[in-house]
Amino acid sequence: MHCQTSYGAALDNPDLIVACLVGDGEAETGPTAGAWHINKLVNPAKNGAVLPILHLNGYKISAPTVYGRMSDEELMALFSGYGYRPYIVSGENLHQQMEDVLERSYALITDIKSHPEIVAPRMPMIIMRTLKGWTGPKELDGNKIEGNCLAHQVVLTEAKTDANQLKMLETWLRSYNFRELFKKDQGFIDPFLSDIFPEPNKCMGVSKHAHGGGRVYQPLKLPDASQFC
Ligand SMILES: Cc1ncc(C[n+]2csc(CCOP(=O)(O)OP(=O)(O)O)c2C)c(N)n1
Repeated sequence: MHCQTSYGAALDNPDLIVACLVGDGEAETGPTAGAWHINKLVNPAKNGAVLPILHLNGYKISAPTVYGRMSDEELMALFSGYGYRPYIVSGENLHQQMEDVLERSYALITDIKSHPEIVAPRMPMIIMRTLKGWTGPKELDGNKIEGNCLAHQVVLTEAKTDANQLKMLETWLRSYNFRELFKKDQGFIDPFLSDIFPEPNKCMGVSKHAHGGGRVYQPLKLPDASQFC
């Protein structure tokens, strides 16, 4: 989701925290690069909060990203300058680090929202470093795939006709151990997984904030145009 869309949802919904995952390629396009500054328009007491998560994998469609060429120190300085409290997640144990930083960010947002007297509070944002195409094929025909822009979108384009690519695709998909997720014979998701599914009205595709349609949109109040004819 774009930062600007997330701020749009948060401005109207004081109780909402919008976690917004932004690719580093997308983040350097003009509107999204500008949207970091919407934090200056947010009143923590009256509006919701946005928790931007910059997914820094270093590459966009066909080239390195600007953020990918910046050091941790430069990124911290940039996003602090934008008015955030940046946290960097990188290296080993990414899942655990991410869990910890999400907890810390949630606590910070809750604390800031309960102290409306604080002027220009620094809301958290997360910079998450991973390889692009992380866990996918490492190399194809001598070209580096994981950790490179060649991991963008469809990687094994010839899997339909090339036996080697088909094998790589199979190895890649099996690496997710999806058999562990299903109950044998029943073809159904194991309870250990279904237990952590969000309740239906909390699913992303159902949330009115993510997929509003007629539940959210209201017609603009416009003057009758005929009076200007
Ligand atoms: C609104 C919009 N603007 C531009 C694009 C074109 N576009 C497709 S992928 C991409 C960048 C992808 O890089 P990144 O955001 O780093 O995501 P990654 O695939 O590396 O996770 C862009 C700008 C788009 N799909 N949608």
